[in-house]
Amino acid sequence: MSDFLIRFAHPAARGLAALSLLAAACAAHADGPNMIRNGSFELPDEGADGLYLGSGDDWFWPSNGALAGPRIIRGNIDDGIGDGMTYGATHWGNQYLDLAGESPDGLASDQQMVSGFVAGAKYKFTVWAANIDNSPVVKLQIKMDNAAGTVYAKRHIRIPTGGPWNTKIGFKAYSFAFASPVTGPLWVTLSNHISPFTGGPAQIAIDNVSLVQVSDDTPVDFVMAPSMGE
Ligand SMILES: [Ca+2]
Repeated sequence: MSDFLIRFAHPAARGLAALSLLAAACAAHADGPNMIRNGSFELPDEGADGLYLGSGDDWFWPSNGALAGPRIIRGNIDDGIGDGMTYGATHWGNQYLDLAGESPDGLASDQQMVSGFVAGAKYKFTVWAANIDNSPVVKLQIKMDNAAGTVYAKRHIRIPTGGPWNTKIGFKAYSFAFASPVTGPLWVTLSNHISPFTGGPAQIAIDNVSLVQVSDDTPVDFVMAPSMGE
């Protein structure tokens, strides 16, 4: 499947790109309540700054054989390679999700079962992501499937090189609209997806995840088609 469709500009960008970003961010929250629970990864409250292995409340660490798990980062922590840099702080609360990818079989995933879809209704999914280790090739995979293993969407987002930032993480918003193929729940899975694997650290910071129902006249970015398998 092709690379991700839409990229929005950095929050610091000026002009039309910034206006588009603002419109997209507002639209993501104006149409309906957020169907994603704990989309800011503030729960559980880890209490002290640090890096904690875990998926976050309402999220699950899928048993996909990966050696690396999802991690919650609280605060603005050292990047761990002795260069005196810190990753930067998140724009939303105190915590964010970190998907690590230190080895080909160590690509971290985090997932949530989202309930309440209505077949034919339109939805918009938005995730804010950042490449906090400045890795040359990093992709975030977003998969939507049901409990029976039918995959309806698998999108790959190339995350540009970036951090560590020392101050605020340079998150960018990525968003797509779709018509639900089902009435009921869907699993939404976020994965670090390096292709090809280039070695070295590759961490994707994730925060402010939302999935909202939008108006029926919203253009869809792709048509969901069921397929089987990973
Ligand atoms: Ca957060």
